Amino acid sequence: MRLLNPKYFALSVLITASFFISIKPACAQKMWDNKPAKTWMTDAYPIGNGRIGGIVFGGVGQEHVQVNDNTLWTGNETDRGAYQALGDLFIEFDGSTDLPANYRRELDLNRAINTVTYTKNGVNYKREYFCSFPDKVMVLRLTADKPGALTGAVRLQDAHNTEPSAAGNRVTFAGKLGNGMQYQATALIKNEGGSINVDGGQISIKKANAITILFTAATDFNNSRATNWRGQAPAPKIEQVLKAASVKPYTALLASHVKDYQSLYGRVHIDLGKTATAAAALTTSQRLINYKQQFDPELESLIYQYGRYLLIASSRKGGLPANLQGLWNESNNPPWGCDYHTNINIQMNYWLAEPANLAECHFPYLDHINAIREIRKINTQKQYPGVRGWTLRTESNPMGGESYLWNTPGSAWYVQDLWEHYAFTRDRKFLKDFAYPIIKEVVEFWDDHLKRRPDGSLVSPLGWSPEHGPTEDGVTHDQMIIEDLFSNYIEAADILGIDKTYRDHVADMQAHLLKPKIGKWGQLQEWETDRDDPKDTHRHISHLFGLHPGRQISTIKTPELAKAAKVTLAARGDASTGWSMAWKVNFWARLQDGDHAHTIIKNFINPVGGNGIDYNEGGGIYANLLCAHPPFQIDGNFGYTAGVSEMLLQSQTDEIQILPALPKAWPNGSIQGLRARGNFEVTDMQWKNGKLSKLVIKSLSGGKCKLRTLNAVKSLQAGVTATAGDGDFKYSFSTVAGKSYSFTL
Ligand code: FUC
Repeated sequence: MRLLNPKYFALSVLITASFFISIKPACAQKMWDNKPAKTWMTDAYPIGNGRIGGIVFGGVGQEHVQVNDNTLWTGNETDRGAYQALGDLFIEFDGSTDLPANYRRELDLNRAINTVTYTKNGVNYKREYFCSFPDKVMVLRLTADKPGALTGAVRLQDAHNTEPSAAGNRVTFAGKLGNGMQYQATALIKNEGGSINVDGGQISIKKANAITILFTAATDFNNSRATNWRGQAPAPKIEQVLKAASVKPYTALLASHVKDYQSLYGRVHIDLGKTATAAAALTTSQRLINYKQQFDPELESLIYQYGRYLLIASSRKGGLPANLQGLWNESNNPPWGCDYHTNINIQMNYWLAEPANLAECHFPYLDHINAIREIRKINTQKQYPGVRGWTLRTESNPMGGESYLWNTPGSAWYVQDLWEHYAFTRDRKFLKDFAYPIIKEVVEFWDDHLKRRPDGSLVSPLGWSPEHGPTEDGVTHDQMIIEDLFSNYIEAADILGIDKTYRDHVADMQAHLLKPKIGKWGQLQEWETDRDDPKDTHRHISHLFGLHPGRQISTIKTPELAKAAKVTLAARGDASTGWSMAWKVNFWARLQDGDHAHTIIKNFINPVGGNGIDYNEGGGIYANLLCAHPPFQIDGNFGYTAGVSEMLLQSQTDEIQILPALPKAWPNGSIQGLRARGNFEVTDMQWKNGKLSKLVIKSLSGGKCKLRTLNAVKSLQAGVTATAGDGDFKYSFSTVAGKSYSFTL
């Protein structure tokens, strides 16, 4: 234990009003390539507004944007069905496949705009595409620097094979799935100069100076069981959207999109170090290939921000949660139904939401949990007659439909996010009116479902450590999730000052839960029986839930269990499928081993080629930086961003840990805008030579702030107390809502 140098007590923390905090200008966060995409999964870039999205190929002779609407699902309340492709938008030019001069396609993460530029026959062409959340349309703007240079045709293709039709300046397709769900997609084409005409089922363009395409889609899905999951028909919804958007000039659509997007994306800036200029100038796909040889921290920070970009693009308030592929899917029979996978995947999608300052984007998942409660109760009753509450099977859909095995702790893992939203935001109304009743009913499920052994201990009956090993009582994964659920419930009841008797009952159950065990090779046991195989490298490491995303195991509070978790993690190895590696970044971060977390990052940023790779052979990322399970699965992108956040800041204990797992690979850097539990925003955090050099924390709700730092803070004010930590430095002070606290080092 290091003792604090008394000089650190002498100085003062500067309290500054929040408007003095300067946010750094956004640095260039762009992905780009010098040729059109060949393959949907590996090369093309995604855009989206949380409900509709596109995968952009950027072809020259023919542009292809594969399109989705994330409400388009087969299945129903009982059958999981599958998330469906919507179709394709093509802009046919001369069909040539030659690569023209100056070709560049780029995805600008700062503005969420996909650009394609090139020079052909002396004309400079430019296309800009984005998906607007406020205007509910995908906008494609085509321009050239010579008049009359745009000649071609716009056509649509329905992934369910209805025949598109064209009328006026629109192309449309519409149909109905086997479950009765109606859908429609429409592209409205506006020309500046030249002419446009209906040409069969498409719109032809002749010698236009500029073209704006407004694409939108809808289904009759409604996120409510009360209306049988159906609402307004797609046609009038599309009519309304196009009516409003088509009277706005392109510049207005662009401005409202950028403003809306940046209000979320612009909250976090990250600098993990500089990449050599020549290396940074390469295409993104080349940088990915060079990554293992060429130190490229800017690629690491780009992938960090890409996770944030992808969440904003696939999960916006009022809509459905991000599925296994976010919302981008070209198949009607996608892997695992492109579903809500309940044993790690949908949960991982949302780990970044709160710490990476995108709490609003968390709501689709939180609302989904609320939306499926009723049907889940009915379906759960059929399987487990007489229980209160509800739970899930491994595979799920927006209507609470299901397939595959029962995943009894699934609902408890789901409702962890309800607690986390409160823990980060301190939104008491949300806790009381929304979160608490749902958390409580899941507690009641376990109250009824737990098995009491003769010795009084409580075990989850016939659990399954996901995708691994035997089905038996008391598997560690289940026990840890239930323990987390009970902790969250007890804290919630205490904060709200309600249900005291039941709260005490839950505390008693918690005290009797079978505890995690340390096995014969020092590992954390996956099962009650000490049978773990030290050579087992299975991708699921479910028994470490208590380390992450739970809070039962920590290096500070339960060092023995943390040590055992480390033994387990080391045995499972560093290379795995995409999401599994992303989880390992989080695990190593929680074990405060930044260098090992960075080793996993290096494995994660592994260029994976074409499709069809056996997922047992290990994952990585594709040239478009989407995570390869393989195949494409977006959880790894989100998990990576969460993991890097965890390396820089943690708050799962009652302290805010600053730079808990900073690797040697990032000696100098900074991050602005991370959130910590307790409703704190770390508005600025900078480090030099591996040591914290500046820290500004804004308190948004007031209350006590406890900090833990590796190197000492030099400047403290009266009222801030410092104590020797366990090899660290600890500071504790009361905060006032709205004030920023700036530490000098
Ligand atoms: C879990 C994992 C698989 C895959 C699937 C979607 O079942 O075991 O690896 O990620 O979800």
